[in-house]
Amino acid sequence: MRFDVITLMPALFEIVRGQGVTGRAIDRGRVHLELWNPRDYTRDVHRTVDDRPYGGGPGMVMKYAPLRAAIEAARASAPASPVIYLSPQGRRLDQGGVRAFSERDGLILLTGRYEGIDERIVDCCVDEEISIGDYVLSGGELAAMVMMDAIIRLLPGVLGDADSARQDSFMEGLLDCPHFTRPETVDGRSVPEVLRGGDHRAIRRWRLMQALGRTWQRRPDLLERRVLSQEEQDLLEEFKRSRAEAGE
Ligand code: 9D3
Repeated sequence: MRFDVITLMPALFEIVRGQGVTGRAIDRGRVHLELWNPRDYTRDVHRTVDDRPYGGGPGMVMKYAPLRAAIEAARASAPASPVIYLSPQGRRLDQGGVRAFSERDGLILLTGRYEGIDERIVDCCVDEEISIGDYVLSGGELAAMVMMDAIIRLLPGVLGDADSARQDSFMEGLLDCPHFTRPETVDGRSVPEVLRGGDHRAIRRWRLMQALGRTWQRRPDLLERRVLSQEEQDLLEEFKRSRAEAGE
């Protein structure tokens, strides 16, 4: 898959290029990352990329012409890729959206700085606007990197077999269960008994119950969108009962 990112701050993308799962995917040629800087498409001596907003007010707006030229250059290299504008006005990204994007051959990710971009770029060039959540960032670059990280780990051959298998595991759509590693007791706190025995069916049921219980407690909205099997309903009832008995 290829990512063509339009950004005034290409150096920020050294993080995805150089580190971890995303860096490895790029090194191994599974992902191609190309950066397009609107400043390289200016034609004035000052290489101006921003200007004051019509109507007045604080902040600056990214100018049409350099952005348009950078987008056209990216499109010429990646004609099949839709242009995605990272912006607070966009549709909120979730795992379903990530999965859908991961099935594309490529994406052109348009990132903004300052107050935003000239709206005529949205009209002429943008296929979709995406937000990563309801909080204020100082630009679209980190949002683009979040999106890339979430997509790249879904691509075939990027994660190891064990991790890939976990992605379509039985706990999909739920929060994770608690995890423990050695030592068995630390500062007076012990690992749950069931995890120390070898009863794999009991362990599987305990983990599923914890995942269901934690999702019910912390993210009931996730449970409302998920159909529970009979076993899952029973385990969730057991979780609620044991909690009530503990007086919580
Ligand atoms: C404080 C400035 N805001 C005035 C109401 C508007 C504003 C402009 C530019 C808010 C944020 C930004 C920069 N943000 C992004 O480019 C961005 C973003 C975000 O801030 N939150 C969640 N997802 C995204 S995607 C791109």
